[in-house]
Amino acid sequence: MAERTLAIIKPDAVRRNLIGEIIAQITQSGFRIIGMKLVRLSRQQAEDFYAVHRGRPFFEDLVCFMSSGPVVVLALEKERAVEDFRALIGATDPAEAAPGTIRQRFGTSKGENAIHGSDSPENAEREIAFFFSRTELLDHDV
Ligand code: IDP
Ligand code: MG
Repeated sequence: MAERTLAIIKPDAVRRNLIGEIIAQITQSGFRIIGMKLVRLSRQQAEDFYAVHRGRPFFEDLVCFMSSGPVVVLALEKERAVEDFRALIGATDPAEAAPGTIRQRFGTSKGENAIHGSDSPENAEREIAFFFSRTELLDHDV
């Protein structure tokens, strides 16, 4: 059965009108979109989504940034979705991301790195549930 992962096109990329190019790269890489929404996160939602990073030096900047403008949230499906999507986006710091990866192409700093991808299948399911109800995802049982 195909695995699922969660992607967020971050506010920097939305502001720079990169939604289309980024989604094109994702779908051309074999991911199927099973859920998608354009939302602006509240400060509280950003804090909750990144709760694991609370206490880190970059936490305040991260929460501020992620709630600074609209984001596109995507639930994606593919075999080995989590691992393959992390490879597609590249390293956290765009300066260290491999050529052709989404962060290398579109990120501008370690904080403003254009896109999020879940880091494990367990976190992917948790993160998908954070943004989508079951009936907002394709192929749900009625
Ligand atoms: P990841 O997004 O590659 O999984 P994490 O370490 O989980 O990276 O960090 C979550 C997000 O927090 C990053 O994507 C980035 O936006 C931000 N971040 C992480 N480390 C730093 C840092 O050292 N400076 C500024 N922002 C950071
Ligand atoms: Mg992470």
